[in-house]
Amino acid sequence: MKLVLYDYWRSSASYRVRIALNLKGAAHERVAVNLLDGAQDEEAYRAHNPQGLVPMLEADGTRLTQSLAIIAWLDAHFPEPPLLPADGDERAHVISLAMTIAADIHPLNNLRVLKRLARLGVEQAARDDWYRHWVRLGFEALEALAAPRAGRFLFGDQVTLADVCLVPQMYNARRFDVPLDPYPTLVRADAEAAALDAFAAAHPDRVAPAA
Ligand SMILES: N[C@@H](CCC(=O)N[C@@H](CS)C(=O)NCC(=O)O)C(=O)O
Repeated sequence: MKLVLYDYWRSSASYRVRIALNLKGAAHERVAVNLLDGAQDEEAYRAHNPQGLVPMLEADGTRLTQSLAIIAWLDAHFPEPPLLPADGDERAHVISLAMTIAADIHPLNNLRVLKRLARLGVEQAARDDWYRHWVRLGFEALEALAAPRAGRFLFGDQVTLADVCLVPQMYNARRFDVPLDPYPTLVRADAEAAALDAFAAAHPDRVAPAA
């Protein structure tokens, strides 16, 4: 099966899919969509992905969008290692950890949101404050939700979808100087996961285009 990932090196939603592809050992090619140049808004890209967002995965010509849907597709086609627990309660817990990041932190801090704030006259310092606010609010909840059932990783001792979402969000938090000491469970799980080859090889610094 031919897999082509359309992504941007610094996009955290793309970073999630890069991690999942690596965990599954799924061979793929990458096509860069330079968000800073506005490539996501070009007609040719929008014809395939009307949302104008990355990532997008082409699988033998079928186009998949939305990182969590792409990861669910990967889990179905490359079952090992599973990224969601088989048990229904555990599965719901892991999805809720992942959604705390993917549905409730990330969309508020997306490039197009920050660009919109700038167009509305919000200064850089206030935009940074906005960014940190939503990360802090989300991380406070995530720490409380995850801590009771965390192990080596965010849930137990196996990597799950929650870690796949956590590591890119921690990368973003560090870029924006969000203090992380209040979130020991997140810091621990991030360090454990980030040390794995599949995560390390997906890091933005490892996939950034040569300057
Ligand atoms: N919910 C989507 C979010 C995708 C998304 O927001 N991607 C960002 C990069 S992380 C993007 O393409 N931004 C382009 C823009 O804001 O113009 C997913 O999980 O795939």
